[in-house]
Amino acid sequence: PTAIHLADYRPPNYLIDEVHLSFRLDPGATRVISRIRFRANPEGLDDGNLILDGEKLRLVEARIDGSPLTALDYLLTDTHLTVPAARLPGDSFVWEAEVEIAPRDNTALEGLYMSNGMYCTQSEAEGFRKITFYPDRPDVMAPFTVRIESELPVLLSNGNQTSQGPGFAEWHDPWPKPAYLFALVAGDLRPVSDRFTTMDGKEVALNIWVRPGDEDRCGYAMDALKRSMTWEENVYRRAYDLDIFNIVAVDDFNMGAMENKGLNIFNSKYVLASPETATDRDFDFIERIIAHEYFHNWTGNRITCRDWFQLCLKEGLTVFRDQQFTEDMRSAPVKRIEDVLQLRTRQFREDAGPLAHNVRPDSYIEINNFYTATVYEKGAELIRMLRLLVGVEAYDQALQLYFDRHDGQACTIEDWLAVFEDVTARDLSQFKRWYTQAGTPHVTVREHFEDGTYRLTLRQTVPPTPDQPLKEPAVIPVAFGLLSPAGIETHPTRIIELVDPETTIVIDGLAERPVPSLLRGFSAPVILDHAPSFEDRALLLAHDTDPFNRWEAGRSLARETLLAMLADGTAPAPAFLDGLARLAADETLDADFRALALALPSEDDIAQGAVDAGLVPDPTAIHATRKTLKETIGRHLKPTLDALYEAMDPGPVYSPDAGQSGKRALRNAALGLTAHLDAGERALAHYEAADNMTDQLAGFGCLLDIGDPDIATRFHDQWRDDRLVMDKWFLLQIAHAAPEKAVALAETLTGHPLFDWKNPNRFRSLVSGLTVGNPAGFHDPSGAGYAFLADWLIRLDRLNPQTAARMSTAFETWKRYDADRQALIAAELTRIAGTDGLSPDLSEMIARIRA
Ligand code: HT7
Ligand code: ZN
Repeated sequence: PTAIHLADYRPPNYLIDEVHLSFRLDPGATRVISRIRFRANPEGLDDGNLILDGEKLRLVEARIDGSPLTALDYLLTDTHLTVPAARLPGDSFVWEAEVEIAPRDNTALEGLYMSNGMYCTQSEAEGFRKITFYPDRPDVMAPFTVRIESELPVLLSNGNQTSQGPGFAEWHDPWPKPAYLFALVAGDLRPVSDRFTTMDGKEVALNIWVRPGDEDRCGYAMDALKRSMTWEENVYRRAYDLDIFNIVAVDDFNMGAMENKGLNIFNSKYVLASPETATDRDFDFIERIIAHEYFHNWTGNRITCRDWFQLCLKEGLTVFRDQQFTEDMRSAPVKRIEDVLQLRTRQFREDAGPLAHNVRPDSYIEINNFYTATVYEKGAELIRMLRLLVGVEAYDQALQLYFDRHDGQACTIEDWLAVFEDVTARDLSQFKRWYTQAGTPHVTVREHFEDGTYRLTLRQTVPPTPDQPLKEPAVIPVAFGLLSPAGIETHPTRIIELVDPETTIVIDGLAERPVPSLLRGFSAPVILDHAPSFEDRALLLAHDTDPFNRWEAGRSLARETLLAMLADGTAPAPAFLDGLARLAADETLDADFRALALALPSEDDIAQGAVDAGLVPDPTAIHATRKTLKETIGRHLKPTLDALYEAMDPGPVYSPDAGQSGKRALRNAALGLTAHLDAGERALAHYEAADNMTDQLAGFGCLLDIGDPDIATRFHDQWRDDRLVMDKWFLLQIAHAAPEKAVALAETLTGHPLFDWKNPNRFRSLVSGLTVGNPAGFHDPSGAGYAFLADWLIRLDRLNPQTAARMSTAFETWKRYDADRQALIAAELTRIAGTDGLSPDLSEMIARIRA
């Protein structure tokens, strides 16, 4: 497969005025009849050929303006059908085709496929070409009319329903859209329904469609949908634009959810929730993903991307908007900390390794491999920085201009930045480097204080990344304030814009050396190379007015403590443990914030911390050291933690709201840190008393850690019929296994009757239980973890290349490790790369990881 380059973008030769599709559904032989009105694009190439994408389609017949085509009229390959200009009747014509496809045999879950007897589509990014011949590129937008014929009771597509009868339904979507937003669903589904009146008085029918029996698990998703609709009207002044909004939950799905126009399709784990079966975290995800897909209606659907290089245009912006929504619905500081944790864990890791790429990539082989933390999460950070740089009001004006100017268009990052330039008259060409340079900038801090004058020098550098050895300085907004040594804020937050390689600011008239609080709220996605003294960090932890930096100070003390323990067994400083105890007991702080402050860096974070400190991380030692620190904290803080465990009872009636879930998080953190001290007695009582999955899983995890011999079976026997809960059972057991037993357990569980490796949720639970949940097990010195992953990637790739390729990122950090582990991983990468018939998806990932 060859790479596609942004620089080679050419407008399409033909645009589309309208599309009619007719489906006769059949598991092994679905007929798709298309009728498409094409019109020449004045900006297209001179050759005037009609180029249609099409894969795995059996062409039954094709016509142009009613005349059947013969094989001499077109060129058909595995991927395209081309009608030369000479065979076309003129600038405008009607293309008709009948094709046959087999949804039953579609295991890749892209295009039209089946899940539990239900028909379902996934068109983004390039799945529509597996449904019919079409210019499957986002800059071709058209209104769609769809007829579905099937005996199944529920037949859904995009837009509004225009007619329905026995065995058929018709839908019309008046809003021009690219093919990647097309969707069709047919099945024996049950609705959970509600209504919403938009700010312009439009009545919208809301439905969540689920398998019979799942109806009572949709309440939270529906509530989240209505709150998303209201929030977007209030904050962005955008309303919904069809008479009906449908959401469908499907069990077999490659990702989280999909924003198809008027017909969002969701992985059922992001819709279905009840207190007994879903954790607070699951509820949180549901709210977030419902909002995210809904917000795509404006940022993605009404205004879409010109090409897939511009993916961050819709994804970065929509992630930023869903982050804003959650900040408004829940605690903003807690949300910010969680987002930064995610960014550092997933995106910084990506940016520091062989898979580093620009937020707007320059080239790709398989676009599915670019739905990454960099495009999504770093993309969102760029919007956050823009808003900080131009101010809230200018941001709002720019967004309104963006919606007005580009509604109905397929746009680029240049269009996006232009609205900000037009509103603010500011030149954003340097800011644009954030989109075109990969890698996480480092900002090195130097301080000097003399005679009442404080000098702060910030130097920015970006390490080289694949194919980008040299980097230019970007615009980095650094929010900072100053505290006095007594912990009083003497200088409130202001923003320094770093535009040069080095910037110095001078503040005079100070009575004492100040303590700086830098990068407040994590104002830019950078790594701050700054080593404040233990005392300064303790002061920030206790007194900073910026909650993010309070948490950050505690976090960096924990990281440093762990690294010192790892290096030479240095015991944790009592001052660190006392500071933690004070923070945990500080009732002026929200419970969820305190729970976050008590959470130790993950093993992967510690490994990265070791790399940053110039060391080679040893996953086995990291696991043991983290466990020791956890136990030390538990012993040292026992009275505080016991008191918290008693005090943080959230009350008798479960609610997933931030207040209650914060209490549960803190209570369960207290449980987790102390469970080993009474041989699991409290954990067992907690598990048995739990009336919700958050508490039950917290107890389950502790009991697994302690090695309770019966708990896995008890949990299994209680939940064996619940597919979403059983995903947790697979994952947690492996994640909590002793590292030396983890691979063997994972192998055993692949033989469990409920291990359905063709279901992406189940596959991910089991495999990432090892690769993400149990790094010391995955990196077992024997190499068994690597072989296990490689075997399963090779196996899954034949069925579902997209999911196999995503899971291969477990190898992306391989260059961090010692020579023996590197050699073992290299051998597995070579084995995968040498496998016959490897998909372009997985082979691109393996080639990039190996490079
Ligand atoms: N825009 C969607 C991304 C997506 C996807 C979703 C499900 C299956 C395959 C997919 N490929 C791309 C989801 C989103 O970002 O909202
Ligand atoms: Zn999205």
